[in-house]
Amino acid sequence: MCARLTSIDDAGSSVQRPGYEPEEHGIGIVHIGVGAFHRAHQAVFTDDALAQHGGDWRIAGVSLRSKEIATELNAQNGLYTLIEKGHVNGKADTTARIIAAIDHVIAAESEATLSMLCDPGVRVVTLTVTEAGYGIDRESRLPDKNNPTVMADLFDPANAVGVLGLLVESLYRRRESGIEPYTILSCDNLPANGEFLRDGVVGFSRIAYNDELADWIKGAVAFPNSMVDRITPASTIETYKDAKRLTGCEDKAAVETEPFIQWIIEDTFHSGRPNWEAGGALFVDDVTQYERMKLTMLNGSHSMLAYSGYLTGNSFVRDVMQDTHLSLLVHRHLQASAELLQPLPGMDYSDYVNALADRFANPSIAHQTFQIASDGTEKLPQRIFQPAIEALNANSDIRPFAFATAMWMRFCLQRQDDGTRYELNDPRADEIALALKNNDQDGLLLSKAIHRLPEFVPVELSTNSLWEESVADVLGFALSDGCAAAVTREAEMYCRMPKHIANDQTEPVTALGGG
Ligand code: CS2
Repeated sequence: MCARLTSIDDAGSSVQRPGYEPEEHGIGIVHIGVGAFHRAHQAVFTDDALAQHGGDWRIAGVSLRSKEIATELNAQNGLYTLIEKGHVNGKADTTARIIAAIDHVIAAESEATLSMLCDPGVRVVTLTVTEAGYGIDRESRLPDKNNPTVMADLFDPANAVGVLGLLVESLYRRRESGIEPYTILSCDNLPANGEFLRDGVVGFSRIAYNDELADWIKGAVAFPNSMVDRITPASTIETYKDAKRLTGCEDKAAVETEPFIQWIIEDTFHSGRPNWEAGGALFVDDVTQYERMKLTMLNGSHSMLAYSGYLTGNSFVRDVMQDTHLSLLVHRHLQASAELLQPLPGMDYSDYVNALADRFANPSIAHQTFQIASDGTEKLPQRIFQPAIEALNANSDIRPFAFATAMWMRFCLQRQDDGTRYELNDPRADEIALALKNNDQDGLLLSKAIHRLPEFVPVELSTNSLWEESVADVLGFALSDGCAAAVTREAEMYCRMPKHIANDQTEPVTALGGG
């Protein structure tokens, strides 16, 4: 028994340990945003790369918002337990593994972060800061002038604390000192995440510094696009209890996740990279199609099920998948999104639909619908609006996307049907609350009020009467008859659709008793 995990020898013998000596490897990566997802994803790929190929590729973490994870991980010498919770033949299959890829974490300290970013050994900077964390305006792709951190950093870049400021000031210092730039790899669920971040960084350097620096960054710094995937709920007390049971050690940085893991990356690293292939990463010339598939199918249906699930009293994704009507709507959403995709060599979208449904249903993973429901204004554009526009253009069914949008709007009212209140976690929560004031009884008025939010719903949708009617129809019914009735009606409508019945005669119709 050990009081606290601090060395790789502390964990019990049934636990997988790193296949390398951590102190024999230097730091080559700075990772910004050391949340559960990073610890279950990029750090694991790096652990595999270190074990199989060695090299100086350990990670210095940077936590921009909270000091907590830095305190806990530093107290454990960067070590933590990765708990994988799978399910084989109806039985839980849980494994524990100690990850040693993180060397230490810096918490919200400008100069310490900048000097780490300027270390010549650092050749790659990875980021998981969430969609809302970049401080880049989606429309113009320039630094967001409504973001107080961005504004403060633009005025005083030498003491930067935000993503854009830290990257640009450190690139500036590296250039002045003749140190090669690092490659910047965004790992957030945004379309063309690398290009998006590049535009923000170049825009920031043009405003805060000069054209010369901006043009140099544009030419010399690589920003590969990447697609990341692993369902990772936020850690809870249960995660820490599981870690203790499995390893014998107290571990306040443990994470739990599913067995599935995927990383698809454009291979444009100018100054080397770890052999992430060791953990199964796929390097390709262009991630666009993979990214669209994942954003619209996995993330799009996740958002839909999060709003409609939470509003109908389903706390976890696995509960949603046990509900006949909701799980039908998940399948409808997955299929509707898949139909809009270009063929991808080696990828069978119907297999992907089934694999996603299985992953969502994993009974060992307690993934809260409320967690996924956060930051809707940052998530809906790429997950729901983009495929909705494509469906309109292709004369395909827009209803699944209108339903998801309407349920998000209903969620914005911050109350369940029984009157239970909850907080809206969204960077535009104040604007939304203002728009909905006095507009919360009528589906059409409510929908119109949200459609009027500046730079949000694309004009192709907001000016389309079919879209407007569909959204208002779902919303109006959810308001008058309740969210559960809206879900039931929607699932029954889906079952009656001729195309659907032709494609899949038996299952859903039987599931609803012929409904
Ligand atoms: C989820 C994602 O919270 C969310 O919005 O849709 O975090 C999702 O679990 C991951 O992208 C899976 O790779």
